[in-house]
Amino acid sequence: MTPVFVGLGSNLDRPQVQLERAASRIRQIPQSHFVRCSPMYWTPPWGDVDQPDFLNAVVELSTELEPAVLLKALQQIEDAQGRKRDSGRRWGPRPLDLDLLLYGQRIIDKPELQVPHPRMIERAFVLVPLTDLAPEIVIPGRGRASEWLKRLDVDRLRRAEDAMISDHPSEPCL
Ligand code: A4P
Ligand code: MG
Repeated sequence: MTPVFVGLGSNLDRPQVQLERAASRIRQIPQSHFVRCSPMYWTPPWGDVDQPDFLNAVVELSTELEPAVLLKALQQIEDAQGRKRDSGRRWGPRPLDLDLLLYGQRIIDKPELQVPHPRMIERAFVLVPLTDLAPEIVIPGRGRASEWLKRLDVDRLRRAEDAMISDHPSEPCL
């Protein structure tokens, strides 16, 4: 089993519901075990600022699936939650975005899959929930996530205290 971290984001169609649904679908991915989830954070939009704030979180899994197969499973979850591709607007608003952030210590550099996710080191909305789950985590080829986070502005992230991924309270979620 390989430890995997997945970033979740939503800024359309009731983001909290979107993230909770996504988490319960992620729990059902075959040959995989859901380990834990971070708190959720309201975050200002990155890249294309003219859109609503996002709700972001990170989940940890362990999996026997190959990275490409896991990515396909994540894309099917995005599609099931109304994700429209080809909107012509990169980094635009969406009901659900699932990014494969880390797949063990693997480095993959293909057009359809880059791991570690190439933009994660620039994004407080990824590194804050990631380091909540794994404070010492090392990004292959990049070093400690916590060192990258020191360079970023975290003041505009708001922890959503009432918004926990909660449909299976017996699972260990922060
Ligand atoms: N792809 C390559 N590597 C990966 C990976 N590690 N994980 C490919 C997931 N997909 C990966 O993705 C485009 C293609 O990237 C896929 O076909 C896949 O094969 P997409 O999800 O269809 O398109 P996208 O998400 O619009 O583009 P992109 O560039 O991946 O955007 P990001 O980087 O996902 O950014 N601001 C805040 N505050 N919070 C957010 O969550 N999210 C975005 C989206 C922008 N701003 C945000 C947030
Ligand atoms: Mg994406």
